[in-house]
Amino acid sequence: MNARLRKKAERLLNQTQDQIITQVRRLKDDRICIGVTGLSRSGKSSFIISLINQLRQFRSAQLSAFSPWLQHRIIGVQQHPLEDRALPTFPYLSGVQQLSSQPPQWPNSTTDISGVLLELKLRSRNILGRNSTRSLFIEIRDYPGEWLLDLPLLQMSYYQWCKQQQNLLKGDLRKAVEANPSELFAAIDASLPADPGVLSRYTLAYRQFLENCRSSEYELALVQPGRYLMPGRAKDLPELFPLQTLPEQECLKTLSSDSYYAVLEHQFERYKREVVKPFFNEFIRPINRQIVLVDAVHALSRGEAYMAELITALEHLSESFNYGTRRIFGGRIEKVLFAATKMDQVIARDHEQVRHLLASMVHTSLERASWHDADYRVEAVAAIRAGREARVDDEECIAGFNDAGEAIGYIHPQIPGQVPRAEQWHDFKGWSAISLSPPQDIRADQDQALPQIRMDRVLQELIGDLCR
Ligand SMILES: Nc1nc2c(ncn2[C@@H]2O[C@H](COP(=O)(O)OP(=O)(O)OP(=O)(O)O)[C@@H](O)[C@H]2O)c(=O)[nH]1
Ligand SMILES: [Mg+2]
Repeated sequence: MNARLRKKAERLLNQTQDQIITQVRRLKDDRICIGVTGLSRSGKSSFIISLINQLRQFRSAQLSAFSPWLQHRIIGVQQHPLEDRALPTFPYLSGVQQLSSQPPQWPNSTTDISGVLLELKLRSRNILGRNSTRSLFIEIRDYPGEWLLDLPLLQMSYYQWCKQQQNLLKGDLRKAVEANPSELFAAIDASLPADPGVLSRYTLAYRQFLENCRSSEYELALVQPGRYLMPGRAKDLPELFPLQTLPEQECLKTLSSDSYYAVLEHQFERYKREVVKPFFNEFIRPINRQIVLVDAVHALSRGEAYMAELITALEHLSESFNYGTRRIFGGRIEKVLFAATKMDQVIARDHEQVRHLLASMVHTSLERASWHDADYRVEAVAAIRAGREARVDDEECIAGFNDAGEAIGYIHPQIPGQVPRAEQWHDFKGWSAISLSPPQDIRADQDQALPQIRMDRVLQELIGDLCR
């Protein structure tokens, strides 16, 4: 056997051994894959940093709802790379350093994939009742939020996607966005032979329009294909845009293979096969437990149309996950926790309301999880507490620092316990949720846990039962 073949065989053997060890650990409940899910800017990377930090700094952390912490059974935590050696390690240390720099910075928006394997070492008792130790291995992966919205494409045909985009492009939210290409695309006769120059130009126009949709002015949620915004390492992305004048469905088969419709349909299927499916296989399929992060308060402050779009995006998304009791091979999500993020920006009296608001936003997903016998919960958390509650003239308000580092305080409208009805939206007109800069007193060099709200409950829900 020549050296190259021998190396390949060894690599394959190592991979297979790794896979077998992983499956055995899963069988013994010693290993779990947590899917940290959330649309762009929902707070995934900050959440992962805080979760690792709370476990690493368990001595100074306040985790009274997390049973092994309460029972003094945590020995320590170590970070290992995941077996997939091509996957970069999650940038935990640089995240903490950014948070503790002067002025403090939030972690950068994620542009590529990363992952980490945490080993949580616990004091335990063996079957004979003797003291022993055991390790729980926790897989976590991070990725750009934009990629998530590609998942619903897997269940769609190009025709269905065009229909969906037709409604979106003509809807009120996108009518206002610059360079809306709806009319440009509508002028294409789908049955004519595709001109490569037009395909390239219109793809560029669509990409530019998607970027406008994601700009801070609009921040629209349902933006596909996600890789057009955040390509990661993907090169040579298919040229793709949604036709707006579609032939009758019965005529599709009669179209020639070089027609606009057939060429774009082919590109759509290629995008699914070469980009979305590998992401699903690597990042979504292995998930056993999931936390879905939603910035519900921000959605409330953006108004009715924005909220409606976010709810639709979350509904589409939930159809992409495989809920149900766990299977050894072929993964099922047995537990899902929906969490409203950034609760430090809301006074404590309203936290319960935010939890109810989120439950009403994701009720279809809750029903899905329940139907498939998955366990589900709704929480309201802050991964990193930047705002503090204060009292001014007998009114509760939030105090913190703005992006420029200036001390600020604000009062927010009372948060409703469900998605407002049409006539209730005027209560939130003119209000915009203020984003705070991270707390000023984080020190990376001191063994101090990051300040947070209810991360202990999240830990208990996600792994408490596995920490025997
Ligand atoms: N006040 C407060 N703000 C937070 C918290 N977590 C995140 N944020 C804010 O939300 C922004 C986005 O957080 P990220 O953790 O980068 O979100 P993400 O989901 O990883 O975003 P992408 O990587 O772009 O998909 C941050 O830059 C902060 O402004 C929190 O616990 N409290
Ligand atoms: Mg991120």
